[in-house]
Amino acid sequence: MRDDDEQPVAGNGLLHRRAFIRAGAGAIGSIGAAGALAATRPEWARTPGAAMRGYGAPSPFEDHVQRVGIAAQPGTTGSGASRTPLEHLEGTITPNGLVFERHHSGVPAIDPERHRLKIHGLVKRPLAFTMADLERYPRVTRTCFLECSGNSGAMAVSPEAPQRACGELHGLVSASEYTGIPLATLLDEAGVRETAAWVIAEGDDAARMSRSVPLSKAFDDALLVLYQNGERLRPENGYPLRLLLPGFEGNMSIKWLHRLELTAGPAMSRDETSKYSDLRPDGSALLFTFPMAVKSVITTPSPGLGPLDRGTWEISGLAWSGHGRIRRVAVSADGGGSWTDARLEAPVRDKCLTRFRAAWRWDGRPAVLMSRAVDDAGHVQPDRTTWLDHHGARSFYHYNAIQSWAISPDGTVRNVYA
Ligand SMILES: Nc1nc2c(c(=O)[nH]1)N[C@H]1C(S)=C(S)[C@@H](COP(=O)(O)O)O[C@H]1N2
Ligand SMILES: [Mo]
Repeated sequence: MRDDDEQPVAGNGLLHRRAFIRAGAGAIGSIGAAGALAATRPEWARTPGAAMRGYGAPSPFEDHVQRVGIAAQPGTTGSGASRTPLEHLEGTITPNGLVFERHHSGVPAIDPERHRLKIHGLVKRPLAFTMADLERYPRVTRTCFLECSGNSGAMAVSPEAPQRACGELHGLVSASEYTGIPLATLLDEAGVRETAAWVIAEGDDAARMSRSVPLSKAFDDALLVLYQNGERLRPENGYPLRLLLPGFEGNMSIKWLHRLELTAGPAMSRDETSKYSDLRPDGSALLFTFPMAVKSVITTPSPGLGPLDRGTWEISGLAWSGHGRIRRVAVSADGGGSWTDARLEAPVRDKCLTRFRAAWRWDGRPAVLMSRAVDDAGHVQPDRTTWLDHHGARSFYHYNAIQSWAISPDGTVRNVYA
């Protein structure tokens, strides 16, 4: 341990990690008066505990960890979203019960026995598969993020920084281990005709959501998903079959998938024209924006967790990019005046959430925490002004600007535009 380990490496107290380990051990955990071993056993250790159960659930003491911002748009048949409470989670995999949901007409109750997947259009052999048929194909597992392109959109359109928990602002993103059949396998079996350039994927929900997927993506890493985090897809995430397009905007990963049509051109469906297309400053709209841009957010500390105490902390957050792997995340505690590299936790996966960590000592003075991610394609997360200059005031989708959390002397954490 060198003496200079505890000297800040950047303005406002960002520390060497070695210093954090030492300070952390000294701060808490010593057996003092309050922590002395109790003379009598606590009640849970005096009698045998509960019995086994068929399907587990979190501790009742963790009841406060719920999906947040659950809202269906009034006057619709179940169009709305729920968000992942990012500030309450660790690591990078989202538990299935907390994966955000986005539905355009509620969650259909699909009977797998009666469900079919059809492949037709510009193919040599139109095919229809039962779920039992699909059981027979070789599977692959892929860990990646899924983000709604509307995620964080409140920051694009609100003149004042909205005061909500981290997950309510940024929780339309999750990461899972998905298992299924490469789409290429079934396309090869159907025999794609030379004139085909697109696949139209359609869901079997009442919204009949459909999106056009370029054939290059369909043959690259598109997956027909059966399992999420080891178990069958949950109904809200597309049971019994969904499409997954790693790195692309979440909307294109069609849930409750029942039809794939090979075509020469895109369908120009509702959800790729009037919705999910990006307005530019001059009022024109970009036709398609498929990959999600490089982005990061600090989840600890953040609004939604209690006020902060002075002392040594681990800043922790998530970074991701639809273009590839995260190469670097820099963090600042003085509103972007100075930056230091955060530690990226292995494995740093392609198109997946990556956890970053940095040691910080808060001395009680006002501070502004920020994180800035860079991906291996060289994309750098922009600040909010740069994002707005590029996208214009009426843009909403694909907001990826640097998030700033201001810490007041009383320890309150607030969303600010800095
Ligand atoms: N059939 C169908 N697929 C759909 C949707 C839908 O409403 N219907 N919503 C899309 C949107 S906008 C997103 S962001 C993702 C959300 O996936 P999740 O609910 O598993 O998080 O599913 C996409 N696939
Ligand atoms: Mo979405």
